[in-house]
Amino acid sequence: MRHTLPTRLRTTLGAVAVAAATAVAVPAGPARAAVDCTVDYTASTWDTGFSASVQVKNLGDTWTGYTVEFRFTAGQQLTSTWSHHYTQDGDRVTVRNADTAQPVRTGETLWLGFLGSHTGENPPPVDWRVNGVACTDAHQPPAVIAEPTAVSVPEGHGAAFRARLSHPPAGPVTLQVRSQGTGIWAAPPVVLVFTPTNWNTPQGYTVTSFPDGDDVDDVLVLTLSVPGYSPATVTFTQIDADRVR
Ligand SMILES: [Ca+2]
Repeated sequence: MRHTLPTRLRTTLGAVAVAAATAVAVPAGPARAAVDCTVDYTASTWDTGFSASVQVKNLGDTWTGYTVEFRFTAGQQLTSTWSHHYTQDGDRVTVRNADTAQPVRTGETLWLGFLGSHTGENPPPVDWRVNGVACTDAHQPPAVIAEPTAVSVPEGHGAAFRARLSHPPAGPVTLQVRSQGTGIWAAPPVVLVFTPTNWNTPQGYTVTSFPDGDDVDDVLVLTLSVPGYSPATVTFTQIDADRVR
């Protein structure tokens, strides 16, 4: 699809048209709980093993029963827990309350302790969830995540990146896109909105490098931000059709 750019953009070095202000309605999905837990994970590691202590604070409704899920990232294996049932499938671990467990009420903290083994690296697990709802990791500040962060774009073509959030927002938030660079670039009037339910689903965004009259590989840097989150940057580098290589 060919985009049409205003003449003034074509004649201004560094002009960038990104994300025209076309509002996109936030999907009206079923009411679901927002983030309702915070996880504080600590571990003591030795040669091939480790012990872990996890405090999971309930910020939502009472958990009469609970399933805590997380994912290892370095091949660790959970070998035993205190007072909980657990299963592990690949990197994914599921821990369930014992039959005798008491409910965890709003504001209360659930403690999980377990032993595990590792093969040299023992980074903290990620993707914490309780009863299927994502938790905020106390040790990881909220951030905008972009993939990839460096993109090559042949002159006259488009290229995409995907963005998501590391933590769920309290309500719908709009990704703010700031641009800086040289050349002629454009993006469709798409506004990326993240909600308490779709925050970790990557959303695609395509930037087009328009044909220009020079022989320079122009560069565009997009800064992606959401208030309260560390921003991400994506660098687009044009592969200029007129440059002798
Ligand atoms: Ca160029």
